[in-house]
Amino acid sequence: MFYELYLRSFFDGNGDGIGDLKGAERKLDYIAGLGVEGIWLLPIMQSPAYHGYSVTDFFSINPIYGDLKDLRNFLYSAHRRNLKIILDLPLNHTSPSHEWFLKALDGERPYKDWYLFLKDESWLEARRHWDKHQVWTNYFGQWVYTLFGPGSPDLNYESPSLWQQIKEVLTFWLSVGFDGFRFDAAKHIFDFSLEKGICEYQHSRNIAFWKEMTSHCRSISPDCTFVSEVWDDARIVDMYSSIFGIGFNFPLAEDLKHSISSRNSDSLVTALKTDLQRFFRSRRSYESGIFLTNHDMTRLVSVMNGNKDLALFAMSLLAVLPGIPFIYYGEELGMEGVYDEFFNEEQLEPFLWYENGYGLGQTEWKALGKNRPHSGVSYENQSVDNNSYYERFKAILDFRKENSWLRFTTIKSIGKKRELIKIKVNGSDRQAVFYHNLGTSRALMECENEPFLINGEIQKRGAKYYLGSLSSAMEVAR
Ligand code: ACG
Repeated sequence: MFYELYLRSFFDGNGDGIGDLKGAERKLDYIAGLGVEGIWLLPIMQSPAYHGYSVTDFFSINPIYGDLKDLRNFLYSAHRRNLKIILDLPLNHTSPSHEWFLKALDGERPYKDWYLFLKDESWLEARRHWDKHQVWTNYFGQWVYTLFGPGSPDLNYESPSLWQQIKEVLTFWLSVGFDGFRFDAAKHIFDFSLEKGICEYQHSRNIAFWKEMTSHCRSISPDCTFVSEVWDDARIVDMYSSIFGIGFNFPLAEDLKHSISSRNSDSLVTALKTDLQRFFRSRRSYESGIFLTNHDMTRLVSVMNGNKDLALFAMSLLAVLPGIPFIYYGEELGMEGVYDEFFNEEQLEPFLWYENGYGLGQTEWKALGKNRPHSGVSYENQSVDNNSYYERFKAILDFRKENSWLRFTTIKSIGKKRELIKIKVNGSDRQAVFYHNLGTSRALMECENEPFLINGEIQKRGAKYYLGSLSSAMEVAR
């Protein structure tokens, strides 16, 4: 399991209200206590943007987060706790304030070759692949390709010298001590066709790029962990993931949330069968990064319209599936936040440590809109209540940690009887059946062995077991 961490909102180590490396270092016991094996650190390089995805210097840390010494201390303390730290690297673009871009605008080489300047007026008609946003921005009279908007001109990987430069970036962060990378926007390296003048993914060229970058990293650090962000359907995710070793399963995340929030067990079974199809076979070339939410998405409890039992049900379903679960910070508290394209960034709110919203380390860079003081959501409040959302969420994580064999299972079957979903899995040395009741009333579990409760409740009547509504259980075959 990995914990996705947005430093700015986590824990403030120097009293300026902004989360930083020193602060996060103090909270490593908290994170390790969740049972995760590592942390995915959202971008920490120099950037004028709060999200950090538009970088002004790939070789230095945003000073609000600390300096290289703080980072080394953080990594050292994490490694002492056996936590791996992977860095989010947005290599598809830079900030328009990056020195490279300013030099490119001045026509200086090689920088001019490192961005894509308009060569044909007809290219201005091009629209982004998945929505109809325009993709060219005019900077002081020069049109430049900007897939993610004017704040992030794309790097142009047609230039071999840029490949070399990026290898130096990778070498640098590995030498500092990172254990690997989350490669941002992996399908976007080549996503504009110069022949046709339209937005078009060039998957084979992207894959060649990533093969070269990952083998470069492995030549320095053979055990690197990589995870690729390819937000697309399973066929495309499949093409990329074997290079990296882990690929995020976006369709699964979306389908699970959709069918659970609408309480549709038929669509849930279909989703599981479709999105986990490759786990019905025993041979795999990569692992699935399984998750429910990330920083680009509405938070789980908000997706479930505030219904925390549904959110925990979703989590306990995720916790039994093959792959590596990724947990977005604050989800363990049941924080709320709706993602919207106008960037109010509710899903990036400060982690609420204290019930009154103030105290040592509490970050305050952003107003608390959704997760207010005295709302009961704070860690302080929930960690002393055995039945709180946090404690129930943590119990699910504990279950996953204790059953780490689930990472490598093969699925034998997925079916349902009324609202009770049954998933049979094979591990290398054991077999189990999971029961998940999405219905509104208890359901009879036709099990042969005594079940283990993952979340919710089980009642025993004579020799029969009944699984409560929105509850999940495991039966290990003897
Ligand atoms: C990453 C980061 C994100 C970051 C950037 C840019 C990239 O996580 O925080 O933005 O550095 C696309 C890209 C992703 C990107 C997201 C935000 N995420 O592919 O790399 O946008 C469709 C498209 C996807 C698209 C997705 C969401 O296919 O490509 O992701 O929509 O918009 C089914 C389909 C699937 C479809 C979904 C959803 O599942 O199979 O294809 O996905 O439905 O419809 C950050 C900031 C930005 C800033 C930028 C520079 O957040 O504000 O502008 O940095």
